[in-house]
This record gives sequence, structure tokens and C-alpha cells, in this order.
Amino acid sequence: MRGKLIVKAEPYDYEFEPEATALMVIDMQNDFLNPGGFGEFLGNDVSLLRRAIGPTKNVLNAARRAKIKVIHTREGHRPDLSDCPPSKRMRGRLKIRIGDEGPMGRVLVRGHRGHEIIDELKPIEGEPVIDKPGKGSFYATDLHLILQNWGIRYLVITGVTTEVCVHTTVREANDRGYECLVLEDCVASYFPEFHEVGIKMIKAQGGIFGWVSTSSEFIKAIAPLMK
Ligand code: C5J
Repeated sequence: MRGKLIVKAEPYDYEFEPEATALMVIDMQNDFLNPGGFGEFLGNDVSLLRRAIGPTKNVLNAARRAKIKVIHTREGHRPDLSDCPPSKRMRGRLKIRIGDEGPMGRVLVRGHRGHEIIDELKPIEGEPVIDKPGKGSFYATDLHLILQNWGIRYLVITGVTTEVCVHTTVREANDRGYECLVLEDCVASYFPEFHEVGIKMIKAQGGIFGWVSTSSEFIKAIAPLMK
């Protein structure tokens, strides 16, 4: 037992036990962050998400050095699309839909380049990758089982997008009893105003969904654990 650590956060300091903590990296996939993928086909400027890459890389490196567990997620579907609700596929009346061939292979389909995690944040051995068909990381996945088996109670959240998969995951985690800390410079949205409000919603009302801090405050807090 290494005792509790404290991160300067809002609405108040976040206290956590490092052995019971996992860093989550949500959906940092080519399809959302690089041109020629799902995010762009939805009409978004994908460069807006890329600001989260550098800070997330710093947190990932620090967590690995501090022996804090890491878990990645990817949004996407089986090649036969049997786990993709028709409503999701048809929504938006897109020219290139989920499952269609695009510049990075089939859009949001497992095994294709667009679905892969970006080169900058590739998982390493011992870091599970959760493939999820929905926005939430708990829905129709074994994430909760893995976290329970690891004895995790604290989740440090990074990834994209703030108001979609990050928010849905934080809400799901909160209802399951996890204490979530969202690192605001490690999450991003195609809509800066949604990012801003999404962050406010997490920490409002005494931390209704969790806490908010930054990559540098988190790295400062775990520095004593780094070799
Ligand atoms: C979206 C996500 N935005 N990872 N997915 O469709 O937030």
C-alpha cells in the first residue's frame, strides 16, 4: 500500500490510491483524429482534437513510469456490422458511412487503419484495449469486469470527444461507483464550446460526475512514484 496521493483539482482536491487507479485513454483513433476518417466525414475539423495528443502522451509516459495501470478504448464495429445499430449507420445521411471503404480502410471497422489508435499513443504490452460498439466504454464491453478484477476504484480520464464518448463514459463510471478525474487538456471536442460546457458539467454541483484537473497537476502528483 503506497498511501493516498492528492491532485489539485476542481471542485476540490482529488485524493486517490495509485494501486486502485487506472488511466483511461478513450478513442484516440485515426478515424477521429486524422483526415480521411469518420470524424471528417461527419463534417468536422479533426485538427481541433489534436491539441490533446501531446498532454495525453506526457500523462501516458508518466503513468507507465509510475506503474499506474493503463487501459485504452476504441469505438468501432465487427466487419459484418452485426454490432452496429442500423440507426447509427444511417444517421447523418453521410456519403461515406460506417463500414464503407474510405482512405483509411473501412470506416470504424475493427482491423482497418482508421479504427486503430493513433501512432503517437499506441498501447504497449499489458495495457488492455477495449473495443466498444457505442459511445460509453462500459456498454457491451468487459471494461467493468477488468477494472473489478484489478481492484480499480479511481479512473483518470483522457481522450475524445469531450461531450460524446468521454462524457458518456464518465457518467457510466460514476453510476458504477468509480471516482473520475478528467484531465481537461487531455480531452478535446470538434466544438470548443461543447468542450468548455462539458468540462463545467463534470465538476458542477460539488463534482456531480467527478473532478477536473490538468496533465501537469496529475503528473506532479504521481512524480514520487516515478523511477
Ligand atoms: C464520437 C467519440 N464523437 N469517441 N465518438 O462519435 O466521441
